[in-house]
Amino acid sequence: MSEQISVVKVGGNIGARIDGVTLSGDLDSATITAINDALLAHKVIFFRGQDHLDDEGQLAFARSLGVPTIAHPTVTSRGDTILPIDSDYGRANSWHTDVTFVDRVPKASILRAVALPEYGGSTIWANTVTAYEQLPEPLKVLVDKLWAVHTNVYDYSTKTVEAGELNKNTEEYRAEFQSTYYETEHPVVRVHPETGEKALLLGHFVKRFVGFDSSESTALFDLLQKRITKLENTVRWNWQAGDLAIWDNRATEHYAVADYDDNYRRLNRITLAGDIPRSVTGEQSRVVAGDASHFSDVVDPRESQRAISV
Ligand SMILES: O=C(O)CCC(=O)C(=O)O
Ligand SMILES: [Fe+2]
Repeated sequence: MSEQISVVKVGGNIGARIDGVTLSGDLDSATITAINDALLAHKVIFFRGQDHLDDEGQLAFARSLGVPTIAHPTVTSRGDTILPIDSDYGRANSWHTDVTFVDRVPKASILRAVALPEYGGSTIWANTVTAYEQLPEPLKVLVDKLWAVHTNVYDYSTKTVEAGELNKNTEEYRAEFQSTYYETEHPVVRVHPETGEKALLLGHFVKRFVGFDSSESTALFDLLQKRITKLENTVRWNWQAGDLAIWDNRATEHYAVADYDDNYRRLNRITLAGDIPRSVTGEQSRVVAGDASHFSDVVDPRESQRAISV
């Protein structure tokens, strides 16, 4: 390895920039391990100056870090493996963790800048591990036993947040997003499969909590989301051409700030397969509706090998 990799923290609770790496599919295993370790430690990592990467290069790099899923469980018309995050179709300006409406929640997402607006369009990530750790003890006791119902189809009129990964003006995209109904019950506290840390698993796909009605669910959801998204618990990234970000989707939520008017913005996302979350007592998430086996393998890092989808 000729390059010297260095990890520079960009926030107290979350986020680091990795310097000294030219990303490709040919990185040696020591570099891949260093990148994965930095991801686990800092939850979101940023690379600058990766202008050489195209979709193929991004995919080759992604394959060395994990097992790519197909683009999305339902949004499959705009790429096999790469999901375009395109401002003409949607603006993810609400707090979420990616694809939590299925049982096999992705391990990570890898996002590469393709076209950036002249101003605005940053992305914010929040650390769901520190959010859990900083809860008062009685709230930890509650959430340790709490389960949430996540779905890709919800009643927007009752949501206090915008539609997020959907563009409410783009009915076509919304129809595709909702073309198959998914519903999964996840523990609100999941044990991270690689670090053993406890992380909150919430975000805008939550419909309600198991055993709570919708107004009680809203009150509890707002209380917990406010903890997660406290500004000190976040990092904001102002994108430049050549940037690439990777987040640990098992330990973060994120929000794309829609403050760039009618400017065009596009980033390309590759999603890495993850495992099925487990609660603090080891119970796995439960599918209520929808089969996501076409979307993603179940990749359990404890087994270190790709497992057969269940
Ligand atoms: O547009 C962004 O910056 C992030 C969009 C998003 O939510 C994602 O790529 O998963
Ligand atoms: Fe997202």
